Amino acid sequence: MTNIDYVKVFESSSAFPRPSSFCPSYGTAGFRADASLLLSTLFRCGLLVAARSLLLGKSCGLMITASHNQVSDNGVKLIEPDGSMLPQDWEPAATALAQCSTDQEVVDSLRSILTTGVSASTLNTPSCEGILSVLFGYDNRPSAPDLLKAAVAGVAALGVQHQDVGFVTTPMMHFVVHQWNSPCRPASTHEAQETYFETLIGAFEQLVEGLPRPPDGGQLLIDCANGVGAHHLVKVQQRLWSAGLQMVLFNTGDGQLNMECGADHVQKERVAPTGFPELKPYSRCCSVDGDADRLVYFTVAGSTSEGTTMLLLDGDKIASLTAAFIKDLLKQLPDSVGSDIKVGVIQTAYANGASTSYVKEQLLLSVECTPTGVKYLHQAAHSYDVGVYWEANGHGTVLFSAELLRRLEKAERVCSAAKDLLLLSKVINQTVGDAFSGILLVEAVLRRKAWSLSQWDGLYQDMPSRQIKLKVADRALITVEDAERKCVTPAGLQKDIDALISEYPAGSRAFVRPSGTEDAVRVYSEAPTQEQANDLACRVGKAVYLQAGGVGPMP
Ligand code: 16G
Ligand code: MG
Repeated sequence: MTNIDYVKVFESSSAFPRPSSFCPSYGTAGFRADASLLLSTLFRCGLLVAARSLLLGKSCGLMITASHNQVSDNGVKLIEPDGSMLPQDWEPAATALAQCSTDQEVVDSLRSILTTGVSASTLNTPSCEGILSVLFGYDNRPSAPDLLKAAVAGVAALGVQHQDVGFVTTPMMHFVVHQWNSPCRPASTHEAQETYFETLIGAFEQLVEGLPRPPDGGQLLIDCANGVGAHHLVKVQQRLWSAGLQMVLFNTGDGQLNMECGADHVQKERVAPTGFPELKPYSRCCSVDGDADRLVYFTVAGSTSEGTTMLLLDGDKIASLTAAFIKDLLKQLPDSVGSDIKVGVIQTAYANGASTSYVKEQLLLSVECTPTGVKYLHQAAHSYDVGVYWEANGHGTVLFSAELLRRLEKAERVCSAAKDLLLLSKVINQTVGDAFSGILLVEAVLRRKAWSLSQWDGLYQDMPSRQIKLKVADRALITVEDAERKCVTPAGLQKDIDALISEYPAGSRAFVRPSGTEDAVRVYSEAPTQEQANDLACRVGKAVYLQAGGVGPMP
């Protein structure tokens, strides 16, 4: 084990005291808060990610972003050497370190992480300092430079080197860290970024080679949320234009990050983002979030006297399209390659019931439901040969097992479906959900099927749904089970919810969960009509308010 200079850690820590009223905890996807509070958290995450790198003997990554949150917030996501997210058994240690009150507590907490290891499996892995470093990436928030300095100080306190990857999307960062630890490690992080674009775009070009441009000329209007995605999309616009995809970029940085734009806004509010022109019916549009790991498509369907109807093609629709396409390809494989391939679609309780029925009843694929958060879906997807996972909010990807990829590689020369599946596995960023990769995937599948947006939308019709959020004094009092579909505490709340649901037609449902990213409780409902869904959500919200100590206006 490396000799750690704990005196240096103590001294470095003293430059980054935790604000006394700030009690950070590792949320759904890392730490997130108002940026002015986060210097100590970033310093300590620097310590943690350096410790993790030393224990694993490999390079880990740290991404500074608060995704779709307002511009004054920031946050941090920690990345494993294989490009996945920090393992869940490290989350309590991350929280404990971030919450230490004194520099001595920071030293003690770090010492405990390094000497006992958080789990036995990480304890005995040899360190190999010198060849490992921590990789840093960040989005375009103005607070990033100061937070970066704090994180660099944390890594340096453990004597570990760092590489500044620069402005990147979160999924690019996951890909770069994965590349950095691969046997064919790139010469620089810049080269790793080029490999990212070459891998995804190269595979897209092959998938659509020789196919006619879509009837609308291949135009795709993209809302970049004034986030870091725009910075990279402009660089590949020309190349993709040659492959028949004309990306027209909006909200590229002239407005405020995520303000009335971005995937979260479009998905939750069901409106077109600010800055968009008046849309022609069924023109292809999509929206990514601030760090470009979420994607939703949208369009308008004709106009009525009340205005145009917005159509949202969310993560569930992307998952359904992808699963249908993959299933078709798998059917074309010879038995020797494709007879026993296990395919699963992983969703959360937020998945629209119509999408679940479509996957189960039309595609005849198995569906698994996990709690909210990419880390749960990603983990579940690993237990299939092809694990297709998406959250309704647009986070998702597909994982292909190493064994399946080996079989496909053997068959690709003689079987075009095997070749196509291999190309799909390259278009898709398998380290994490990726908006840019998602765009190439959707565009390739639509082109291969010669489908319009309206045909894609017609796969199934969404059940009317409603989401509301409310504030309670302590959202931790609300605990849930069964992949968040049942409320355990406060005692009696689930009984009330069940009684309310029973007043609505069969197929109606509702659930409640505490948010992992904001101080709020979320209520979701589905029912045969929009009025019923609204009404049910509102009544369940009232029950939560009364039983869990609501604060502010009652729903
Ligand atoms: C984060 C999660 C996302 C989840 C969302 C839920 C990642 C990379 N992102 O954005 O998966 O759907 O939080 O937010 O894990 P909530 O807990 O506030 O509803
Ligand atoms: Mg995001």
